[in-house]
Amino acid sequence: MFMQSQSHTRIITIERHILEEQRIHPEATGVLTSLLYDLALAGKFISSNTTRAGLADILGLTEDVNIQGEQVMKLDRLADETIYRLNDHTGRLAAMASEEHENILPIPDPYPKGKYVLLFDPLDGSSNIDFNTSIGTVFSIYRRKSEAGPGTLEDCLQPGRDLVAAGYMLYSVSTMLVYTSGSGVHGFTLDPNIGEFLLSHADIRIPSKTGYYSVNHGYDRYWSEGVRRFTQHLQGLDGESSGLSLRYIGSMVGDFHRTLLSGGIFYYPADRKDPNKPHGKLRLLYEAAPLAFIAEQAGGYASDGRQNILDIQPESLHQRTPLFIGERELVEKAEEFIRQYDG
Ligand code: AFP
Repeated sequence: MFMQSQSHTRIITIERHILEEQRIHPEATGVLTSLLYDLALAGKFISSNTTRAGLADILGLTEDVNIQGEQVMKLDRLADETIYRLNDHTGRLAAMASEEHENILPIPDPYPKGKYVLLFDPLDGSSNIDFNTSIGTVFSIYRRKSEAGPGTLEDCLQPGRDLVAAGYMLYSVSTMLVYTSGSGVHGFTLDPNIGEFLLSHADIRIPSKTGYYSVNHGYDRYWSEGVRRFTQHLQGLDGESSGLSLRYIGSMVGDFHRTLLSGGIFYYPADRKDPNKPHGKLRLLYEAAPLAFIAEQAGGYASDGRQNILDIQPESLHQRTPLFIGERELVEKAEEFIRQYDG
């Protein structure tokens, strides 16, 4: 018999954790567990490349322009292909959709089609790559709606409320994977020596009454009256609060991760700077909905300023939305200001 050592019983790998989560659901077949583990593997692969980004000849822009009209960087493509290739043949997915592609990504024949669909933003915050700043991958998993055969666009256009699991990988000082499958939010840190994600942040809850506010102040001249006054409230300029400090990376996963751990609020409001994008910059399906699910599972809240992000029925794959996310009280305050001043 092995002696039960205190230190070893505290080491929980991501595989052990997702298997233990699976046991909470006796009806589970193990497919979701395997899918989450495949995503963790993709995260390790992407992480190993992002940490070598300054060394390898993979920095710089490709000549392509993605569906959002942004230039695609090489690491984006690598992350995109990694996630697709690690998941196209497993039989767990009916279809995928990536922020980098206009249409859904079918599962190629002859591979079997599964019961889930996977949506992902392969490398969020990629304009930060050249500056060695945090970047991340965001993923969402839904149960397919169609009965069988190849997955459809409708399988991917589901409201965040129907998410089965969501999470992100953050490539920063260390690499972290944070996910929820509907029973709390759990964070794992990659141990680069053994190549495994270890549980480092069990059952994360967004703290209240602390934290920072996080927004791109460079655009405040384009904001609505409600958003402007809400921001002044956060700064304590209306005399109703003592004022919060500001933090803004410009990489949503990094800004959200800090908000999740420290409290406060991150927002990317609608603005008037680009008349073609009156709904803000962030994508509902690839960015806002998965983080909203995580925030709610951590006791927080996410809104587009008027309604719960999780209740929005998406109409197209690349739909954009304003996003206010973090401590419930602060997000509700934003809604209050928007109701009062923006009609
Ligand atoms: P990139 O992937 O093009 O860097 O965009 C990142 C992002 O979608 C999100 O991660 C940030 O929160 C947001 O854009 C930052 O946008 P601004 O540069 O307009 O503040």
